[in-house]
Amino acid sequence: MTSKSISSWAIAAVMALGAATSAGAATCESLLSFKLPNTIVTSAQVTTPGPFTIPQGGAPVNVPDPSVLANLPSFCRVAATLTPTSDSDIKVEVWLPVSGWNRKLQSVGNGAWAGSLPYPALATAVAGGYAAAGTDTGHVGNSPKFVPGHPEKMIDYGYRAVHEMTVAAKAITAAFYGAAPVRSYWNGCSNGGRQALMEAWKYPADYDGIIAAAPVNFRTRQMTAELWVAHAVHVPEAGFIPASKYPAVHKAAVEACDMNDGLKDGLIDDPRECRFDPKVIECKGGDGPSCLTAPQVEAARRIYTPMTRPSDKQALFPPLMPGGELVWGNLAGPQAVSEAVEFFQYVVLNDPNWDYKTLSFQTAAEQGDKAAAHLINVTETNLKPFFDRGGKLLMWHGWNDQFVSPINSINYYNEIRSNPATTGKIDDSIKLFMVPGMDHCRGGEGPNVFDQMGVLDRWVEQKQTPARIPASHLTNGKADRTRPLCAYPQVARYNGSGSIDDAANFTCRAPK
Ligand SMILES: [Ca+2]
Repeated sequence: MTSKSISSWAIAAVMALGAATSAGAATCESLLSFKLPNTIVTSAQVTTPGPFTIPQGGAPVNVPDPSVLANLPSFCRVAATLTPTSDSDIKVEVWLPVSGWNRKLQSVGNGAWAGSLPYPALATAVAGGYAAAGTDTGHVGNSPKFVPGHPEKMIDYGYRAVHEMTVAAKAITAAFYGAAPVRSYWNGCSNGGRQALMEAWKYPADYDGIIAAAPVNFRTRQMTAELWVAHAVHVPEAGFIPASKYPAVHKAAVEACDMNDGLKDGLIDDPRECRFDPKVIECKGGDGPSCLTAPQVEAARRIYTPMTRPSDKQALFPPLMPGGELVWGNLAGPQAVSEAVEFFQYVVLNDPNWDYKTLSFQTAAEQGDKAAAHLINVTETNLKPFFDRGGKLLMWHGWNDQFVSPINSINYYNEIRSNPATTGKIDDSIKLFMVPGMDHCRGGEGPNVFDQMGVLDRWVEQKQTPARIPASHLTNGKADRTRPLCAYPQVARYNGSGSIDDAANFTCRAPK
């Protein structure tokens, strides 16, 4: 059965249920017998309030603050398996608050190669009063080892699983409450940001509001660019920079560029303006903990340089920015990052023994694109069908992101904005917030905690187009600095008096 026919069936089912259950909702347990095509509900149980324990073998890719699992309200926990093709095995969970439902659905995304249920994000959503939905995207394990011989599973991972999950989650939510969700939102970062943009593009009717954070929408190039960083520090090996030197590189970068934005606050507001050359900390005598050897200087320079094709010097993907040095270990550590190595091993070359050090940047990007761009990339810039429905697209990206170049988000945002199909009426449909000093998806030296779902909800429901978002930096759970995040291309500028740690003393304005 095609996706389209499943969608149509589900909508009909929701309408029928809506009519049939106008007097009330279904019990949680009765959802065990809920029928949808290619869907089996495998469990449906009301949880007791309190901590949630992640099932054995179900560790999610990104485990943020585990305290989100510590104290959950009672919810109806529904698990289902979706099989849109005979090779599909898509695990889905829908968490439905027993009381206090805000009448909305929040679907949450996956990191990297997915392969597990995003339990912490489900927990955060259900604690916020949302019906919440998540999926493993159709395979087990955060790796593309499942890809060879399973083209349908790759499609499930690429885009089909989240759509099928959305259809099922809306129907199950409607059955439980006797009313369909009044709004549906997508919330995802990194690969979840890619899923977000995939939904906006391929399935524009699925969501009313979408958060696409630090998206790996240009996924094939992202995988290749991650190996650009690995090559920088391992080819040749003399360039390897031990983590013990990261603070020295970071200190030098901040010293070089902190004042570019006019305020000495330890943050580089817009690193595109930063002309930091790591040669300034080249070791004068022998090697030492706070200086770089000549090969390490070259390695650092290469990390800040776009992935480039050797023959014609064409830039194929933007680089990491000065400011993110403290978290370089993710891509520039002792081992190349497995998600990128395995992309070439299992998706591009079908050679599990392939050595990433043999990669040639003359051909790698093209090879990656050819193998998988049609499956996992979102580079379409015409999102008119989503915007015409009133859909709101909230993008954000940390400037210190150690995985995904923040420039990629700016590029894609600008391309969407300048698509002729939507030019002129797009200002209230898409917003991008660049976050100074923020790492990949969470954390960092800059204020990086903000109410993104509240911002999206007020935009969709109350037409409050976001222009300025209050953000906090937390130390041990307490805010020690607040700043506004400003809708790109605006930046937060100090008013000239009062604490530089208080958002009240900053104004969003155009950069000089
Ligand atoms: Ca500064």
